[in-house]
Amino acid sequence: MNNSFVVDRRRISAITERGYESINDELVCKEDASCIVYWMSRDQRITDNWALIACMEQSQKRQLPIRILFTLVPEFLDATIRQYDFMIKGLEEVQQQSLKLGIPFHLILDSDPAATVTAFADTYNAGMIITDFDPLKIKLEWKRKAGISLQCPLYEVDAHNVIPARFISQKTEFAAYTLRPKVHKVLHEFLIPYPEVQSFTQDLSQDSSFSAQEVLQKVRVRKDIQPVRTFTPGPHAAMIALESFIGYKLHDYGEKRNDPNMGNVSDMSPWLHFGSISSQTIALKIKGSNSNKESIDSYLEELIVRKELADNYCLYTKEYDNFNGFHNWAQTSLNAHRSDTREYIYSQEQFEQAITHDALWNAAQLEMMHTGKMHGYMRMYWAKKILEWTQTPEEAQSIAIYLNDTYELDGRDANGYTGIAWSIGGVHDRAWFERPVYGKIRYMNANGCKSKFDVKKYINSHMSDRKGDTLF
Ligand code: FAD
Ligand code: FO1
Repeated sequence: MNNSFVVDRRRISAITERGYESINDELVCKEDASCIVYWMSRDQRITDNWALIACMEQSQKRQLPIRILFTLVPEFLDATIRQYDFMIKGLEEVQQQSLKLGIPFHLILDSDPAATVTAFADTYNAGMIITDFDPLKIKLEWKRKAGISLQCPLYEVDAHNVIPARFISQKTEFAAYTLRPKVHKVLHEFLIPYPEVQSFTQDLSQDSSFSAQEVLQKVRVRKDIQPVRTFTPGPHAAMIALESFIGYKLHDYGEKRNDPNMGNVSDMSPWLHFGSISSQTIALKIKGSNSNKESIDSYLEELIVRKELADNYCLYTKEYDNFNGFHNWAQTSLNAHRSDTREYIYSQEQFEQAITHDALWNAAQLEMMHTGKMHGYMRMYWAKKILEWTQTPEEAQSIAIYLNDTYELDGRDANGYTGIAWSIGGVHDRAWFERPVYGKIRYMNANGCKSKFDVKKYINSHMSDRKGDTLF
C-alpha cells in the first residue's frame, strides 16, 4: 500500500514514564484499538502539520480512523480574552477543515489536560496518542502526567520547527553562531515539501461542533483587555498575510526590517505562535519567491536560526523565565551592579500604563497594548529600559514577561522568554563595555534609535493611541 504520509523519524519521540525516548522506525499501537488520536496543542492547523501527517501514516498502516482532540484550559499563563479570542476563532476554522476530511474535532474545556486526554483515549479506545512538540515547562508537565496515566503509547512530533529541536542539539546552544552551522548542515534534509493532506479522507461523523462565541463565555481569563482588530485569526488569514508580505515587503526586509515606522516585517508571529501556519511553509514560500538574496537570507536567518534557537533555549534551560537561566558572566555582572543608583524607578503599574518619563518607551508600550504586537526592534529597547528603571534584574524580567504575555498576541512563547532573557540577561549575546546598572549587558538608548529611524514619527503614531482611545 503506497503510504505518501511518511514522517521523518527524527521528528518523533516517545513519551514514556522514564521521559522522552527516541524511537526506532516503528511506532507501537495498542491491540484492538478503534482509532488514532492527534492531541493538538501548539500546531493548530490541518495542512502542513507533521503531527497530523504522522497520524495519517499510522491510520493508513493500521486501517484506523483519526480523531483530533484539543484540550482547552480555562486559563493559560497570562493570556487574556485577547489571545483566547484569537486562538478559539482560529480553532473554529481548523474544526471546519478537519470535518471536511471526515476527521472529528473534539474541543474539551477542562483544567487538567492529562486527565482529559486519558479519559478521551479510554472513551474512544485509542491505539496511540500523537501530540505536537512544545518546549514550555507547562506543556512538558501536561505530557509527563499524560505519559503516566495513559493506557496507550504517547508520541510527540516536532511540527513547529523546520529542524526538530530534540534532533538538532541535545544541549543549550551558546548563541546563534553555535547553532547556525548545525542548521545549515541538515537544512536540505528537512526543508522539504509537505504531503498533500487533502488526499486523505475518512468518514467518521461527529455529533457536535463547538462555536467560538459559546466557548469564549466559559474561559476564566481577564476580559478587560480587548481582542485586537489588527490581526484576523486562523490559517486562511495567515496565508493571505504571508502572500502580501512576499508580494509587497519582502524585497526591503533586509534593509528596512529594523525601522518600526516602515512596518517592513512579515507580522507572522501571532499565527506562528498559535500554529495557524508553520515556519516550514513560510520558509518554502520565501525561498521560492523571486525576491533578492539579501532579504531572503535575512528572513530565513530570523525564521529558522533565531526562532529555533529560542526553542533550544527553553527546551534545555529549565529556568528560561528567570535570572538563573542567564549565563554566569551575566549573573556575575548584574550582581556586581545591584546597588547602583537607578536614575528612574517605575512600578509594574506605571510601566503598564505607559507613564514613564520616556515618550519613546511609552509609545512602544502603547503600540503593544493597542495593536497586540510591538515591533521587533522596539522590543529590545523596551525590555532593556525595564532593566534600567527597576531595582533588580529579577523584577525587570518578571515585569517584562508579565506585560509581554498579557498584551502580545504572540506572547507566552519560547521566542518571548528568550527575547527577554537576551535583552535583560545577555542570553545568546556577548559581554559589552561595562556600565552602571547594566553591567556588561548590551546597552541601548534613544540616541541609538534616532540613528536608525524617525523616533518622533514613531512616537506620534502611537501616542495618539492614548488620547481618549479605549486601550482596555
Ligand atoms: P519578522 O521580522 O517578520 O520575522 C519572522 C519570524 O521570524 C517571526 O515571526 C519569528 O517567528 C522569527 N523571529 C524574528 N525575530 C526573532 C527573534 N529575535 N527571536 C526569535 N524569533 C524571531 N517573538 C514572539 O514570537 N513572541 C514573543 O512574545 C516575543 N517577545 C519578544 C520580546 C523581546 C524583549 C524581544 C527582544 C523579542 C521578542 N520576540 C518575540 C522576537 C521577535 O521580536 C518577534 O518574533 C518578531 O518581532 C515578530 O514579528 P514578525 O513576525 O513581524 O517578525
Ligand atoms: N494550548 C492548549 O493545548 N490548550 C489551551 O487551552 C491553550 C491555551 C492558550 C492560550 C494562550 C496561548 O498563547 C497559548 C495557549 N495554548 C494552549 C498553547 C499554545 O497552543 C502554544 O502551544 C504555546 O503557547 C506555545 O508554546
